[in-house]
Amino acid sequence: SAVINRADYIAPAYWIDTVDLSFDLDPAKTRVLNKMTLRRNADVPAEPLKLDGEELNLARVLVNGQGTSFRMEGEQLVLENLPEGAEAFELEIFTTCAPVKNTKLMGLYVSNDSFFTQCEAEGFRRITYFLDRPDVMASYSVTLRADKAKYPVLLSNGNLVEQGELEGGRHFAKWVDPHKKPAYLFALVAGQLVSREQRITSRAGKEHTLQVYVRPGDLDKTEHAMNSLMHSVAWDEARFGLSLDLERFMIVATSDFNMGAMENKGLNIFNTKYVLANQATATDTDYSNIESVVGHEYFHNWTGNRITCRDWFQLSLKEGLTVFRDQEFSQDLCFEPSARAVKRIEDVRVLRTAQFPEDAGPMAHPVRPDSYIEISNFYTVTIYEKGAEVVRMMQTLVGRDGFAKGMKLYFERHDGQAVTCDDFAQAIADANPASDLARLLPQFKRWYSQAGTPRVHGTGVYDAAARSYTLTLSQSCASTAGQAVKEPFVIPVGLGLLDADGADLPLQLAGEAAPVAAPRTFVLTEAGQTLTFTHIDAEPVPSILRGFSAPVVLEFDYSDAQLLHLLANDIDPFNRWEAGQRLAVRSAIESIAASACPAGAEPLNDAYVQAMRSVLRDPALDAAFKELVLTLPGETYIAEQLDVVDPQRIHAVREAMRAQLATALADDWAVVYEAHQDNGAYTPDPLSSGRRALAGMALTHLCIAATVSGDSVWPGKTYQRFKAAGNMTDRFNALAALVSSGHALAAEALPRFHAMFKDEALVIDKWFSLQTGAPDRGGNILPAVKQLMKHADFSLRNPNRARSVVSTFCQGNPAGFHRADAAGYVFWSERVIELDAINPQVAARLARALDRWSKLAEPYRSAAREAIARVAAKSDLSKDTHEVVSRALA
Ligand code: BAL
Ligand code: ZN
Repeated sequence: SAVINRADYIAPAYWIDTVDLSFDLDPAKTRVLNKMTLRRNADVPAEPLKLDGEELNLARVLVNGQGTSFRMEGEQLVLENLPEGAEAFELEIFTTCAPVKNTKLMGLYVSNDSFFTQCEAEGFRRITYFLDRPDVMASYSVTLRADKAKYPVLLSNGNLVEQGELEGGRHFAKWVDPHKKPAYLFALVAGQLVSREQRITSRAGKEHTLQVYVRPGDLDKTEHAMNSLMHSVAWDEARFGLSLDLERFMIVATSDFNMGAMENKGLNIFNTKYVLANQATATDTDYSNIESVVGHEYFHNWTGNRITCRDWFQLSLKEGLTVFRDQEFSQDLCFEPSARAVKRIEDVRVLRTAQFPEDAGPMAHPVRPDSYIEISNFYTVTIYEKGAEVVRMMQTLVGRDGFAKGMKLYFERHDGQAVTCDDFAQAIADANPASDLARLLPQFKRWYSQAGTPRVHGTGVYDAAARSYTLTLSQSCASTAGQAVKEPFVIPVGLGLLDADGADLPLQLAGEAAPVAAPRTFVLTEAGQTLTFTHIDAEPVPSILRGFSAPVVLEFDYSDAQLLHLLANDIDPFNRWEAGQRLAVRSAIESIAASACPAGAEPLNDAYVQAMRSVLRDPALDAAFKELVLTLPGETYIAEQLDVVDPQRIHAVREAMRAQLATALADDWAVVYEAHQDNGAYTPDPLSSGRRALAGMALTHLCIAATVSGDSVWPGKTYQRFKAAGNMTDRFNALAALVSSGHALAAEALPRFHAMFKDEALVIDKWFSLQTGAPDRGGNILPAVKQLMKHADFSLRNPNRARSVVSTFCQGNPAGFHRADAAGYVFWSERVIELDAINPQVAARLARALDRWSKLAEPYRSAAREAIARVAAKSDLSKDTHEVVSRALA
């Protein structure tokens, strides 16, 4: 397959100014008439017009109303004899396609008898021939025609300007988008849909209509999405002065969707998972995900749509920035500072469990990649989450107000354009000329060009005679494919020094006239740097990288006592949590190294258990934070800390740690559970969700302790709780406690849960993934997965369902998946191949389950490699899957 290189970018040979599309919608054969006006781009050498197309049937091509010659180059339509000169000309292309056969869910497809589109990144070419690249921005008008009874609702981008009846029971609607846009933001929807509607008035006094469209029957699950949308509109106005630029803003939900959601101009299309919620069917996590995804797609309206990407290598320009914006949005919606901290810890946990491994594996790529085979493979945690961290560091370096000024300049300069990551960074720096960012910009931009996670190594020396503390920080970054040597990064390091009482000391560097109140941020730019703090009366404990101020691994040889001190006292909640994680990882690694983990082993030391008890009992800490501190580092995170990974051993040790916390703290868990029962009305706010999360955690530990002791009281209570719960969070937590502890009552609760929610697809997804992600006991999960695939509700064609069974097992259940008999890998290779023929994007994501194969211990390592090679040997793989498996083997 062809490799596309960033360095080869050239502007298009033609511009497309207007696009007038007419659709006659029919599932088996949809007719598409595409009338465009084009003109030559005088800035580049003359070239034939090469239009992208995929799986289209071409019927007719007219230039200025006349038939013309054309040829095909692969799937591209090539036109050579076009009008000379700068005059605009009209090109008319008539094609047909078959939406009902479109299982890739890219382009125009059918889901539940309705039509939907997905065009990002390169789906528009599956609808009509086009210059399908983001730097070609055009004005669109769209006419949809369809059977009125089957497709009463006809939607596209922009404003509805005309609608009416047609012969034969058909009708039409004409939409005009007032904004120019790249083809990837085109959308249409047609079907039996109903909507919740809300009129709002912006700060600027303009009126807008907001709509959330769903299938009939789901309207009672749209209130939260609508509220989230209203909050998003208000937030972007308040924080960045960015107002809604459309009279009408629509969200439409579909249950067949490759991604989470899509920011099509004025017509966002969402996976139902990120729209539908009521307290009976959605958990607190669902509520909070909906809020951030609704925000994310709405914020794209400016960061992505008004200013878009010049080419797909700049994807993080819009994605990193928009993730940063949705993270800030969710934080700003928290009233309590502690809830903001909880959100930050959750975001960092995602980065470290998913992005750090990506950056260390065969798919490692810079935030602005240099090459790809299939762009769909680069919608990654690196582009999104690491990209967001890069934007966050910019904000740290210029301050919150400085960042808002930078955003303002970015829009002044580039509104309506397709630009690069460099343009963005330049605008933020230019708006803050006196900042560290402006001073260090070329070096800072290494975050865009260099892949890999930097490591910061710290050492501290206390000099009692000089009353000074010297902290030496050095940075390094391992080589990644094609980048043997890395230059130093610009790393903001949030820092504090704790005294023996746990209070922050004033920080005065040698040479400074007076102390500066902590916390402070220092900027590491060299391979090594030394900070000497004066007026320090006793050896302090350094709290480094506060708030996770940069996406790096921090190595510091803390003693257990120092970590316990930070866990008990640090004013920085992130580092307080981090100290607990470091202690737990340390115990886990020691136990993993010390050979087998016998039943009843106790990997955690008394001091750690006692510290956890103190956290649980601390009345000053809120529940959500306690839940995070008490959650042990995940198996994937522990694996990343090891050079050689034995997934079974990691699992055994982590399970032993869980059992130890369950048993040693049993009395506390019971108190915690009872103390966190809310009987009022359900609200998904951070404080109440935190209370439910901690109560759920208590229940799981009480069930684990009961399973160890053989006691039946708590499992019985849990089953009662499961039956009587007033909301999905409590019900699902109770069910999960039974499943996760392996108690026999799970076998009664699971079918009951299925029967209760048999018509709720998103709940059935949870039912599947709870079972396929459950702790493996003697290899029991793979047979269960195979059995679940025979269930009447299972389908590989629906991405959510396929992910809930196959991906949850292969990518979310290491001990179930990595079996010594290699049966997990065989299962994986079969499913990747099977899915690849249906939906390459879903297959390629699943293909990444073995990214880290080379770190595995034998016999896993060889068996995993063999399984990847088996997939790679398949001759007709999609570009998507081919790129993933060939990089894994490289
Ligand atoms: N642009 C693809 C979906 C998203 O990131 O919003
Ligand atoms: Zn996005």
